[in-house]
Amino acid sequence: KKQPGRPISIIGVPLDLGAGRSGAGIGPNAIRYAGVVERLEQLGCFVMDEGDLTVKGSNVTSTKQPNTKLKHLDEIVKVNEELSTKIGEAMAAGHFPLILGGDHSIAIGTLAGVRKSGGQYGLIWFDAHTDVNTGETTPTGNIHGMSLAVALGYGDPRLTSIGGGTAFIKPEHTVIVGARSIDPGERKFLKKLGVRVFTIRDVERLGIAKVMERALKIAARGTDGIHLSLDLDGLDPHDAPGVGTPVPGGLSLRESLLAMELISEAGVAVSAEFVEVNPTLDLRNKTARAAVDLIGALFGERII
Ligand code: Z70
Ligand code: MN
Ligand code: MN
Ligand code: MN
Repeated sequence: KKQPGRPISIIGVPLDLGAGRSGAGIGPNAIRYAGVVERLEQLGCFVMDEGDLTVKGSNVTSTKQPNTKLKHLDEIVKVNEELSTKIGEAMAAGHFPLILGGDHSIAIGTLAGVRKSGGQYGLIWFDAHTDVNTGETTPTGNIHGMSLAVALGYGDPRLTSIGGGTAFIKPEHTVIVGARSIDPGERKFLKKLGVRVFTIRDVERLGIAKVMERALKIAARGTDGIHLSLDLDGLDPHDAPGVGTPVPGGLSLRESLLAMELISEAGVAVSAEFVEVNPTLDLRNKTARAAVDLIGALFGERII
């Protein structure tokens, strides 16, 4: 099936410093090995693989930072600043940025870049976690647990100022899908800002089709389009075992594929990222292959 649409710019971000363990840094290549470019080309998409950003250091090689509230802040700021520039350029050229992670702290740079295009965008955050900690509430110091807060304008000024620091994503156009592990400080934050969270319980009660219908209304109504930030740990560890923080009781690959098809059919996505693939914890690249299946569905692949 042909999906004309914009040219797709693939940008890999081999970063794991925002996570609590090493391995997510080789996620981008694992997704390439699983055939992402070929898959998109089969769908008739024009794909430009722009390669990986340069990341200095990783959780393997860097000394541990046990007592800092924001671990590896300097390098994470640098990578995300560069990423925001890349995304801004891709969108200005009329491309669809497809970002391959990398830990979820890269959403800071992605969304800063998306905002540079000047529009007001909605956000679908697909995740077992809600990633709205700040330096004050974080139980771990891991910046991948703070990226959604930063995208909404909250957190360390060195993070919120990335990409110019203007026109943050609005809470009323933000929706989280698949959550099942939320810290006490995050719960308060979400309530205060009024961010809509469809937990795994909502998925169980309403079904993923209804959840996505509502999610799309929140993110797409009155906006210039939506960004999809998909953390593979939103899926159940059975279908996506290669993630740093697996949480049981997640979305099946089946449900997640339908979610991608519904976003695809709505025709509202302007950018997307697939993060937290950790090949060192995976089984025969299963999680990267799931990511490629989801990317295929997002760009128009259908069973029949
Ligand atoms: C926890 C924290 C997190 C991803 C783990 C976990 C956050 N709330 N995010 N894995 N992708 O450390 O803030
Ligand atoms: Mn996440
Ligand atoms: Mn997560
Ligand atoms: Mn609005």
